[in-house]
Amino acid sequence: LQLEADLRHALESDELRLFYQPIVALSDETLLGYEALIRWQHPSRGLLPPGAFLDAAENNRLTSKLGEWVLRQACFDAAGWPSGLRVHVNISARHLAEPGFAELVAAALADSGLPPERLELEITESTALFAADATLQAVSEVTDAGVTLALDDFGTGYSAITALHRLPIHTVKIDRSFVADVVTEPSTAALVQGLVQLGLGMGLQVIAEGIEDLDQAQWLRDHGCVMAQGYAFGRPAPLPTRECADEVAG
Ligand code: G
Ligand code: G
Ligand code: MN
Ligand code: NA
Repeated sequence: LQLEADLRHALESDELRLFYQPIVALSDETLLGYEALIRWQHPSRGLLPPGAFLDAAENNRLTSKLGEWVLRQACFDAAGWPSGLRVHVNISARHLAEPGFAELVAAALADSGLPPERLELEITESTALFAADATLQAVSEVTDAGVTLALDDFGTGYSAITALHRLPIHTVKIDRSFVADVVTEPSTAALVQGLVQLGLGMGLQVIAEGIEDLDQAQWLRDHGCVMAQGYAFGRPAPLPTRECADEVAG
């Protein structure tokens, strides 16, 4: 596949970038951290979003190499931020299930000097749905080390409740498709209120995603949500990066 070969080349020739989107406290918009979002600075096609290339990596060893690059780069970048700020990294189901995933996380932390408590891994419900023993093992190894886990796109999958029950989840991220209608649709409002209460009741952090205007922010604040992310607070954008000392091997 051409895209696959190009992506392999992109990894080696430094064409991948991490953009960072702020995560803030809804009370006063204090910056709490950033979510890392991958982009490909393609030499002829320009800046490509993950949807344009991540699937091409889903079926082979490229997934792990890409995932390793993201994790290492994000940890190196975050180690240079003020010490209160955390970094969120999206982890694909396939990568999480790879042998050696927990060791990779430990190495990325050790090599960058980022304390484990400042790293949050974002997984989706589908990851959890197909959670194999190897996945559960890797998850408990990284969380035992102090890294936390966020359940991304919360509410959109079929297995959200199972995931909350089976995995040591620290944060739920309420999907932006719900947030979009929260002010205008009473049924969506009731749904989001339920998701927030479920998260809070379980003692979890709750982040509302995709907040685009201040009415949405106000609604979520009024309904107990503490943290948020969305264009209203900042778009994904490049931050100053640090040289990542370790090349991704072979
Ligand atoms: O940044 P954008 O909104 O275009 O992201 C689209 C999707 O790609 C989101 O679901 C996001 O979780 C996913 N994504 C972005 N960066 C990464 C990454 O580094 N690794 C993985 N596995 N997914 C990512
Ligand atoms: O699935 P995940 O939550 O990782 O997806 C993050 C994606 O959501 C990124 O591609 C990011 O660009 C996008 N995003 C972030 N904030 C907003 C927002 O306020 N509105 C919209 N429409 N998309 C957003
Ligand atoms: Mn995410
Ligand atoms: Na999401």
